[in-house]
Amino acid sequence: MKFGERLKSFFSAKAELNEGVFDDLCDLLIEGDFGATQAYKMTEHLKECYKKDRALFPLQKLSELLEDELKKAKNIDTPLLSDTFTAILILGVNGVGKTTTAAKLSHFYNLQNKKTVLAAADTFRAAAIDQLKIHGQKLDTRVVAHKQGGDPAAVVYDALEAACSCSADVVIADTAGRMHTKSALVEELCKIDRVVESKAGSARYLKYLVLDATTGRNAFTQAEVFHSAVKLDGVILTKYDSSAKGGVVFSLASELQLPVVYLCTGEKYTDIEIFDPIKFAREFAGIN
Ligand SMILES: Nc1nc2c(ncn2[C@@H]2O[C@H](COP(=O)(O)OP(=O)(O)OP(=O)(O)O)[C@@H](O)[C@H]2O)c(=O)[nH]1
Ligand SMILES: [Mg+2]
Repeated sequence: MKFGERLKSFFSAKAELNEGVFDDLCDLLIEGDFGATQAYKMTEHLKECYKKDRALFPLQKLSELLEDELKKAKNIDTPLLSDTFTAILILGVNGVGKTTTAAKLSHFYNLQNKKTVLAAADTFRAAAIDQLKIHGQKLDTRVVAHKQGGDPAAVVYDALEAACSCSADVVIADTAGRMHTKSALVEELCKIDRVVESKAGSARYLKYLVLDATTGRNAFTQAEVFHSAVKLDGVILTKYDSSAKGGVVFSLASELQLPVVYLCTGEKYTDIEIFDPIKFAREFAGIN
C-alpha cells in the first residue's frame, strides 16, 4: 500500500482529531521515513493550524506544509531547458540503480533531441563497463570506456573531449558504487570531482546522487556524506515503484536544501520522470 493510502485510512478511521491522533500521526510520519524531529515539528504545526480552524481538512493542510518543505530545496534547471553543454556525474552507493539511471537519462534526453555520450567511469566492478556498453548499443548512444581498473577521472575527461568533437549536448558519467562509510572511496570521488570540474570549464557540471527509496532514512545519511564531500546539485530517487514511502525527500529539502530532480519508478528506460514537488507532496499525503 502506498504511504498516502495509509495516511488516508488513518484519518478516515478517526471520529475526532484529539491530541492522541496527532501523536499517532507523528509516529506514522516517522514510519514514512520522516526524521523524528521533522515529524514532530510537522505534527505540531498541523495541530496549531487545526486549533485555529477546526474545519480544515488535515490531509490538505499536511500536503501544503509538505510542499513548503520541498520549497526549501534550491531550484535547478534540467539540461533540457538550457543550450549549455552539460556534464553529469552519477554517484551513489552500491546497487542503488546508477547505471540503469545513467541509461534512462540518456534515453530521456535523446528523446528531446539532445545528443548524449555515456562515460563508463565505473572502472572498478567487473562487468560494469560491458553493462553500460550494452545500454549504449540499445540506445544507439556512444559509450566512452577504458579498461577495467583504469582511472575513472580519465574516462570522464575523454568522454568530454569526445562529446566536444561530435557536438553532443550532455555527457552522463556512470561511476562505481562506493560506500559512504569508506573514507578512501569518498576521497577518490573528490579527485574525480576536481578533474571533471577543471576539464568542464565553462560547461555546466552537475552532480546527481542516486538514492534507493527503499533504504529509508539511510538514504539521508548517504546524502549527508556525499554532499559534504563533493557538494551535490540534486538527487535522483530510484525504486519508488517498490514499497518505498519517500518521506526522506522532505528531509533532503529542508535539512540539506537538496532537490530531488528525477523520480524512477521501474527498470525500463521510460520509467523516469522529472520530479514534481506538488504532485509528490499530494500523493504522500494521500490526496489525488
Ligand atoms: N524496481 C526498480 N528497479 C530499479 C530501478 N532502478 C534500478 N533498478 C534495478 O536495480 C538493480 C541495480 O541497478 P544498477 O543500475 O546496476 O545499480 P548500480 O547502482 O549501478 O549498481 P553498482 O554499479 O553495482 O553499484 C537492477 O536490477 C536494476 O534493474 C527502479 O527505479 N525501480
Ligand atoms: Mg553500476
